[in-house]
This record gives sequence, C-alpha cells and structure tokens, in this order.
Amino acid sequence: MTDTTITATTAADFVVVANRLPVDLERLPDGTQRWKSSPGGLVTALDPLLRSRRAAWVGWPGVPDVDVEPIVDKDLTLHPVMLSQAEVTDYYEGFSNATLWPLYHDVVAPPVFHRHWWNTYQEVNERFAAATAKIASDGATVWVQDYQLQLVPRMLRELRPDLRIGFFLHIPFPPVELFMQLPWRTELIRGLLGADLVGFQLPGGAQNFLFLARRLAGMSATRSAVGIAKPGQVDVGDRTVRVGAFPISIDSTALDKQARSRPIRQRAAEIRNELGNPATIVLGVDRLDYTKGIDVRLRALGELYAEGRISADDVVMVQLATPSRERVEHYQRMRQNIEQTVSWINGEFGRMGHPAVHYLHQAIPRDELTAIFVAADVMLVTPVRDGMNLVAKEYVACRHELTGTLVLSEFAGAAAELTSAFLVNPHDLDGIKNAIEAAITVEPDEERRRMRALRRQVMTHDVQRWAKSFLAALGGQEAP
Ligand code: GDG
Repeated sequence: MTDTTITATTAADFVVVANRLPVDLERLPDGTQRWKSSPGGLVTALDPLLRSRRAAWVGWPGVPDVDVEPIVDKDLTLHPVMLSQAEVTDYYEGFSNATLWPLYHDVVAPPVFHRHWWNTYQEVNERFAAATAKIASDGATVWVQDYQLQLVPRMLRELRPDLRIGFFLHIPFPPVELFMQLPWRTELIRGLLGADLVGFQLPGGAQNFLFLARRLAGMSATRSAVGIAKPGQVDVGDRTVRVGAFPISIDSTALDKQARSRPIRQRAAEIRNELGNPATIVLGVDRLDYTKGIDVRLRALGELYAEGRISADDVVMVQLATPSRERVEHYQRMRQNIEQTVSWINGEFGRMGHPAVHYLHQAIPRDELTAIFVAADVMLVTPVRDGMNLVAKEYVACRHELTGTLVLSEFAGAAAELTSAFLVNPHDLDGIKNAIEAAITVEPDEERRRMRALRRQVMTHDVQRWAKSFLAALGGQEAP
C-alpha cells in the first residue's frame, strides 16, 4: 500500500472509475442539494459485483464547482471528483465531446483540436487517477470506463503498481488513418497501455488498437488471437497487456419481465390509442446526437410518404430524442436540422390532430419507455456509427410475442450480433426506404422467424455475462 491514510473502512477491493457517478447531484431552487439516483446499464451490470465485495465508484456528480464528501449508497462507496465549470467546458464538452467523440465516430463531424482542452483533459485524468489511488486497497481490481478517461490506466499504474487495472471503451475505436490525426495520439495509446486488459466492443476496434500500439508506442503486439473475449496481447516492458472484444449488452431478463407485466401492457395499449390506433407504429429512441442518424431516418420516412408508398393514415412515427450535450455547438445545429425535418413531414403529410411524426425532445421515465417499445411495430436504429447501441437490444428484449421488426444500421456495433434484423447502410437513403417498407409489410412468418433469432441472441448474451467475461479476462482467465 502506498498511501497509509487509507483505513480498512475506506479501502475498496473493487473500484469502478467512470466520468459520472451512478447518482446525480441536484441543485434545488432554494440552494440546497440532494442526490438523485440515475441507474444506467453499467450500474445494473456491475450490481452483483459491487455488492459482493468492498466496492467503490469514482466519478463526477454532474454539477460543476461542488466539492462533496463521499457517500455510502447501499454498501457502495461513491467518491465524487470535483470539476470546475472551466474543466467541464474544456475536458468534457471540449476534448471528450468535440475532439474524441467525432474522431472516434468516423469524423462524421469535424473533430476540433485545442491544446488547452488537451491540457485540461490531462489534469482531470490525473485527478481521477489520484482519487482512485487513494481509495483502492492493496492489489485491488480497478475498472476504468470510456473515452473521457483514457489516460487514467497509465497514471494510476504509476501511482499504484500493485493494482489490477482494466479499461473498457464504450464507443468505437477508430481506423488507424483517423486516429493518426490526433496530435496527442501517442500519449493516448500509452495511457491505455497502462491497463492489464483493454476491452473494446468489437474485434475491429481491438485490432486497430493493437496496430497502433505497435506503430506509435513501439510495442510488440500479437494480433492473431483477437476475437470475442479472446484477447490479443501487447508486451510493455515486463508486463503483458491483453486486448480483446467484449460486446456490451442489457439486463435482458429484467426488461423481458417488465415488458410482460400488466401495467406496461396496459400502458402500451393506451399509447396506441393516443396515437390514433394506426396500423403501424414506427419508433426511434436516441440521445439527440449526430452519430445516431435521426436525420437520415426522418428523410427516408418523409420520402416514403411523399411517394405514396406509405400513408400517415396508417403509419405513424414516434421519435424520442433525449436532450444531450446541448452546450456543444454542433449539437445545436443538428437539433435545428432535425426539428425542421419533423416540421416538414408534419406540415406536408399530417392531418389536424394526427401528426405523422410525434417528436419529443425530453427524457422519458424508464417504464414509459418500455411501454413504447412494447407498442412499437417497427424499430428504426440507423446510426452512422455507434459503439454498440443498446436501444436495439432493448427493443428485442421487449418483444416476447415475437412480433415487431428491427431496422438496424450495419455501422452499429449491435449489427455484429443482431444479424436477423433488416440491416441497412445508413448512407444509402434508397436502401433505408426499402428496408422500412419491407419491415412495415413483412409477412408474419418472417417477422416471427427474425424476432426469434434476435431474441435468442439478446436473451442469452446479457450484460451480466459481459461484466463476468471482462472481469474473468482481467483476472487472467479465459471467459466461460
Ligand atoms: C454509449 C455508446 C453503447 C434513451 N432515451 C431515454 C433513455 N435512453 C436510454 C436507452 C439506452 C441508453 O439510454 C442509450 O444507450 P445507447 O447504447 O443506445 O447509446 P449511448 O448513450 O450513445 O451509449 C453506445 C453504450 O455506450 C453502452 O456501451 O451501446 O454505442 O455510444 O439504454 O434506453 N432512457 C430513459 N429515458 C429516455 O428518454 N429512461
């Protein structure tokens, strides 16, 4: 142990390090603050592991300029990392979301490179590493999450060589030619190589990383063995870094159970009614992000209405667009563009009291979202690039009656597993239009066959299996 101030009660054997804590701090109008739980997929996935040992979570509480004490939430210690408003601007909105996010998503928007953003990214990563070093017990397992914290593995290893460190990237790892644009490319690769295991969603990301480790950091890398949960390796001095693909998933059993429950089924019927009982409900659910291809699917739908291939009397679309990164400039322009397209479609093809597209720019409660998945006949998931896309898997988990069709972009990580969806190239507008039409008019036999195959994959490959296989590989074992 390098830090003698840690006591038995604060030292943790298992530490998750993520940009955000699993709870958000909320500032109330009267100036007081309170914690609000925001249980995401990661918390659900890790829940059994977090409960079974002395566990901690290091992350930012979501509000700038507040320095709060650690809290214990059902046996899990939460360690808030303080970020100033300037750091949120430069590290989070800047380097993470205006440099790395577009660069890692095939530069669908031009990445912006600013040296002062990079400096802040380094400083904030150092703060996360220091906070983790302080609370991890001797030989603890630490699991660092995602693109905001790629320097943490190396920084943490320097502070605490005794730790076992895993890193998982939730977004795509880009092709070598694109990654090479980054002025700080070598530092990032070296940062990741501080881990014992670096995990990606797909084997392609792992391969890109292995190539770059050899090229930029001069390491000797073995590429041949890369495959799902079969890591390749990079030799870094006397250490070996394992590299592999671990496609993330959802808590399929819990969602399936919820979708079968009476209140959800009742609410789904109500939603259908509220939408005017159309023959077909088409659904899109996304964070409002330019990678998600919301514009592409709206355009496809609009052209189908315009050509009379579908009619707003029987086909109605619901597009939920959760507000996201609203202070980043590119997101503001994209929102305007999408909202204009929605207005165009409704103006041209809607009727009084019967819009063709129901568009909500709001976060919806989880139960309501499940009911919408149950109500929808066709799910459109058309990102131009996506690490995985959990929405596609969630829709499948809600379709126990084997009805419903999924139109899925080939450029979502989920397409590698969900091969029985109607797969589309999101750049091919005619292809998307044909797939939407095919999904709406599918024969019941084919609909069932496809959904059965999709469910076989989603129900057996759940998020618990994902976490277990990553941690088994981190512990030096092959995944079960
Ligand atoms: C990143 C990667 C990767 C959406 N709107 C509401 C709501 N959601 C939930 C969905 C789903 C989650 O948010 C979104 O997950 P995705 O995977 O679709 O997308 P990202 O946020 O971009 O996630 C992605 C993921 O990390 C995991 O590794 O799959 O590729 O980009 O669970 O249901 N939930 C509620 N209300 C909403 O309005 N309650």
